Amino acid sequence: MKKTLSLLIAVVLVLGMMSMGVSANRGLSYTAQYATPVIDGVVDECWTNVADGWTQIDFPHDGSVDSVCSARAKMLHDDSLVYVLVEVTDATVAEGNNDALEIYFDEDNCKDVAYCDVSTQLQMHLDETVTKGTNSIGDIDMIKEYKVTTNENGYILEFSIALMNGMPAAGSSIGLEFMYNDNDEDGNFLEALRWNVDTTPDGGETPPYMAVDNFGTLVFAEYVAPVVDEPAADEPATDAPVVDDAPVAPVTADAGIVVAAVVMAAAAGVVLSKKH
Ligand SMILES: [Ca+2]
Ligand SMILES: [Ca+2]
Ligand SMILES: [Ca+2]
Repeated sequence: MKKTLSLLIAVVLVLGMMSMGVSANRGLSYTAQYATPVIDGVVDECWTNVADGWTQIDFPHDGSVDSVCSARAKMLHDDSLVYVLVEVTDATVAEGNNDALEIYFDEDNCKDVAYCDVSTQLQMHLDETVTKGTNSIGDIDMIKEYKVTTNENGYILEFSIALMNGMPAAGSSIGLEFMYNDNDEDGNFLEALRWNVDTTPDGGETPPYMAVDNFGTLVFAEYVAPVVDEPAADEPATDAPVVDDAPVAPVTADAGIVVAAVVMAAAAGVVLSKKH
């Protein structure tokens, strides 16, 4: 019985290692909450509260870092568009406008080893122009607005996207990938930073401009603005007018959690005192 168990564990371990070898991508996922920012290259209030925060575009395409650049992104969505905010630092302003953030979508999440009919690769250049990749089915008209501002740290890119398939249902996912492409002052390639796909010699995955199989995941949060916690008032105003559709404060739930915490703390206290 013991032998069978250790054999089983060995088999599970080997299978686990094999599956890791098959796919080395980072397994990243980003949930876009519901909000509508103004596309002006300035960080709106709604960008500051997103639950998933910044996601780093920081994986050197060949495993080695050959330039000084960085990129990180946040995403939102509303009823008609997907919104992207990207902060970029780049020590070299490229000749020929070749510094670019790339965004990729696989709208039916087919995870295919090629580009399916709703796959997109768009290059967002720092002069607010947009180009599309050779294999991209989606075209530059998917970008509805695009603004870039500069500050002492680098660039802020803000843009809106209309997906080919329209907006996915709440809770559903599509394929997503990012890249930052860094060129030098003469327009020579320096570095490419990826988000999820591992094209290093160890990972050996197909670059995201050729295949969508190792894209990460973009999840669409429900189509309502997330509740932002307000500081609790000391006393409810007794003379406040009663509004029928006023949002109901989750007092009961909070009270329940407090009660549960007190009960647990008391129980822990009992255990501790018994140990003494
Ligand atoms: Ca803005
Ligand atoms: Ca490199
Ligand atoms: Ca550059």
